[in-house]
Amino acid sequence: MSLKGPSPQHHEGSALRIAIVHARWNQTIIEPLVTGAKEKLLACGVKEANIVVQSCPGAWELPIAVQRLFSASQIQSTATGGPSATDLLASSTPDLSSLSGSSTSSGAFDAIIAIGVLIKGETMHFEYIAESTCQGLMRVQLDTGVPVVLGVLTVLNDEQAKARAGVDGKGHNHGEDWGLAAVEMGVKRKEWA
Ligand code: DLZ
Repeated sequence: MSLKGPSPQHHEGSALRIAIVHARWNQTIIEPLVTGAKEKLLACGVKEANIVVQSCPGAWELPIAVQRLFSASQIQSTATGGPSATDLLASSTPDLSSLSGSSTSSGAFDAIIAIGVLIKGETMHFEYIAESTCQGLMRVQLDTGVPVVLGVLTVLNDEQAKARAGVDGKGHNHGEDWGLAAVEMGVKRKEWA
């Protein structure tokens, strides 16, 4: 057994509603990560219609995007007629929303996966964005009580990014781990309510 990663547990996700919010920087790495996360959600029984995929420009925007998406889903679960969670982040710029399930599902999310890729070589302020994004995501999950899975890769170069997304058959797709973490925490959040 690998020493890396949590020891495996199986959790059944058919009662869960889960969002994936991804940044659009470094899209060639983002795409396999989102796909890996979604595949594990489906493998755990999460219904296609209960998986929502939305995007924001960069990792910096992930905390506010996650916070607004969760708030909108909560409002939607208690009232009708307001903007839907998916309308809220709707954008004319391309994202991976074709990977999401039916846009007709509604209800508060049980967990949200935030996915971004920060490559040190590409940004002078890598450390600032990385730290702020991680702290912001932690704050959102503690403030709202919804588990936010940290799907932010902070790497030194393209090769490391590819290896952590399982690109070109190398390394391991961390998106899969994030999908499993979202199901486990979504289930446990309900149990611990
Ligand atoms: C500006 C910037 C840079 C230089 N690098 C990245 C990156 O590697 N990954 C990423 O997700 N976003 C990057 N950004 C964009 C910021 O996250 C943010 O979108 C902009 O500064 C606008 O607020």
